[in-house]
Amino acid sequence: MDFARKDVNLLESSPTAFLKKLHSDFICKYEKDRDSYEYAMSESLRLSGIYWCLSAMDIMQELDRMNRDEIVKYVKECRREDGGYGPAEQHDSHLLHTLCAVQIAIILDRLECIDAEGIVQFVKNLQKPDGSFTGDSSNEIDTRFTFVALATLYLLGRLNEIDAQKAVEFVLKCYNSDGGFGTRPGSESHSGQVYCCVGSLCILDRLESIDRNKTAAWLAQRQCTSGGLNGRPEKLPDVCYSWWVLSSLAMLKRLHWIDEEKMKRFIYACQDSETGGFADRPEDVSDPFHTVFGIAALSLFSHPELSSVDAVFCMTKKCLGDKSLC
Ligand code: GRG
Ligand code: ZN
Repeated sequence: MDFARKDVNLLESSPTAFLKKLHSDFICKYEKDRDSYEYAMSESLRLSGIYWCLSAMDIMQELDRMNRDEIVKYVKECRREDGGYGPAEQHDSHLLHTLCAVQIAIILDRLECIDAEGIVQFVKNLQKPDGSFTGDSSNEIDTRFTFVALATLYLLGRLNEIDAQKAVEFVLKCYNSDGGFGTRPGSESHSGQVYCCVGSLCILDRLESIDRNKTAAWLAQRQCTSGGLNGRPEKLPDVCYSWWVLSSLAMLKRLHWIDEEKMKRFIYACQDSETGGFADRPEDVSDPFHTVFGIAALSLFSHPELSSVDAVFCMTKKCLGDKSLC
């Protein structure tokens, strides 16, 4: 049991620089090796996985190594009758994968290949009278779904289709006195939900509704002695929070509240110098999820080998064009 462990120790042997070539090869292997154990394992996450891989490659300026036509064909196969997209061919539609379908189409500059009208209807039908959203036909409410719904509609230029004022009211009900946000009214603050709620308010241009200093202070307190960020107090740091926390601070224009040098040292230490990719923390196994968020976090610090990422959408500003918000 390591319940007493609240931080990690960075080893002398951990990487101290960005290993771009290894990460590009790591992502290519995921895309090409269709029959691999990892590929079969991640069916319930596949469309999201494709977005993580594509966005990582776009930020690294390596998108040309990906097979655009094949990916677009696969996205089309994930479309369901209700207008939403599932994670894989035989799966039911879900809001999370529907946003990924839109993000993939934008990254590949093939927006005409997705059914925007069907998506708008699918998303609209998931809004509840109190302004909240469910992710699918189950009745689970979560501020993640609010963000994903708003992001999807914003990227399609169709925010006018839902009740934005009610959506803001619901998000503000999830705002806690510590400055953070939770999944639902009264739930504990968590960095992932802070990203979703700050992102929602940013999309709706309502960030002035919260105490930005208080929220930024809660976010800045996520930095541990190792330099890594945790999701909530008393928890271990994880490289994906480098994205959820830093992007939120960037939206709040307070990225400088984090110690950048210590942060970068932690992110570099989460790279696997043999296989490529990033793990949640040093010495763990790398995966595409932690890889895109590690790379995107480095981009927020203007790493010279990376394209600038948009803090709301985790996609390059270049692919978003005039849709880029932050
Ligand atoms: C990236 C554009 C874009 C969209 C994604 C789904 C979503 C929108 C955001 C999810 C935000 C979120 C809730 C992230 C947290 C993920 C995570 C590592 C959860 C782990 O929670 P615990 O409780 O771990 O298992 P801790 O670290 O608290 O111990
Ligand atoms: Zn993580």
